[in-house]
Amino acid sequence: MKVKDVRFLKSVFSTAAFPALPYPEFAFMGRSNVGKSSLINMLTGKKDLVKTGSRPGVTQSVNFFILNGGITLTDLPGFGYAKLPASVRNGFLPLIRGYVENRDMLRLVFLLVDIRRVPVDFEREMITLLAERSVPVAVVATKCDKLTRNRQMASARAIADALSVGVDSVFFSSAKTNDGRKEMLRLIEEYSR
Ligand SMILES: Nc1nc2c(ncn2[C@@H]2O[C@H](COP(=O)(O)OP(=O)(O)O)[C@@H](O)[C@H]2O)c(=O)[nH]1
Ligand SMILES: [Mg+2]
Repeated sequence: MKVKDVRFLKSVFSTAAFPALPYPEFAFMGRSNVGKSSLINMLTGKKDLVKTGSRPGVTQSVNFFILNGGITLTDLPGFGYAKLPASVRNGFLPLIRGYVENRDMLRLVFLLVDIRRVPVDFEREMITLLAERSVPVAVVATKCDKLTRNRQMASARAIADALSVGVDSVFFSSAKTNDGRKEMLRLIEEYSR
């Protein structure tokens, strides 16, 4: 799939304010700082479509983007930034849950995991939530530029084991080298049909 055009639609802070959109929808989910915003920028080829990094944990809204006039992409609130108080850290879980439970056009969720970390309770909880709603999940090991090829493979296996998914369903991504871009765009195209 070629990216022809992408635009920011809106930021939403409550389930009630989610826009009704007729397009196949794809969400990016994962802990704060895992690289959600960077990945959306990388996939869409727009450097500054989504703000990244310097103030982790700031994305407390669901951000909606429209790709090629007919696909919705969403940047979900980051979960669990360690330096925030627990009340704030956990405060957007209901929004994530509300999102998964209310988006009828949701076709697939990209669940991002830092390639250097083995996922724990949050990621497992999300996998369970998505399975309950029969939403397909693609696990994405982000920042793969931080490891050598061999170590990438070992990490993918550890991540797959921790989430009880097949190692073949783990994608590698790097916002630095554009690794994974083709594969993920292909997946979006496939699940949009
Ligand atoms: N080396 C490397 N750094 C990355 C990559 N993706 C994101 N980062 C960095 O990780 C930090 C968090 O990224 P961001 O996209 O804001 O994460 P978010 O909180 O999940 O949206 C930023 O400093 C990014 O520059 C990547 O693929 N490789
Ligand atoms: Mg972000």
